[in-house]
Amino acid sequence: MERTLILFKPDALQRGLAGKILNRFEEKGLKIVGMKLMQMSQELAAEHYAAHKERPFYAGLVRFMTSRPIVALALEGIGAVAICRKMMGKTFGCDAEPGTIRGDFGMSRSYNLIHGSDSPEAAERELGLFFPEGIVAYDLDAFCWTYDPEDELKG
Ligand code: D4T
Repeated sequence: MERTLILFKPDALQRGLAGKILNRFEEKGLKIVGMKLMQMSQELAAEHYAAHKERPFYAGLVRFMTSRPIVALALEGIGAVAICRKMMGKTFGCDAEPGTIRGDFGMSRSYNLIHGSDSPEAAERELGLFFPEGIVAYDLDAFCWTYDPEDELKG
């Protein structure tokens, strides 16, 4: 099993899309192991986007991400990182394919609704930033029908 960090950005909540976006991940079969509504601090935004510090869009990105509340989500599933990235679509809504979250709900190059970790290593780092208390471990009974217990859930 793999875990990933998803953020519903301020535009997703302001546009009333949080429920719809969450529904896509649930329907796909991903397990929610952490979920919180929060206001991102300057410090957390700076740490989360440290890799973009020198980019021209950095200041606007931090302003945007700290402007209104976000939802932080920890999701679990086999190959969760890559699956969620695929479901999100390309970075900008205007380029993203229909059928993806950004492709179906977004138009903007700055307000792109959602963040998802781009590698298992990034996921581990980001989950530590947003869920320092850890995730919620529990059995999701549906996994026995989401995956083949004789094969995929073995070991
Ligand atoms: P995130 O990190 O939010 O999941 O988005 P991506 O992984 O798809 O895209 P990214 O890291 O390249 O960009 C991070 C974040 O910055 C915003 N952005 C990006 C922007 O406002 N202007 C730009 O030109 C770029 C490249 C959008 C996502």
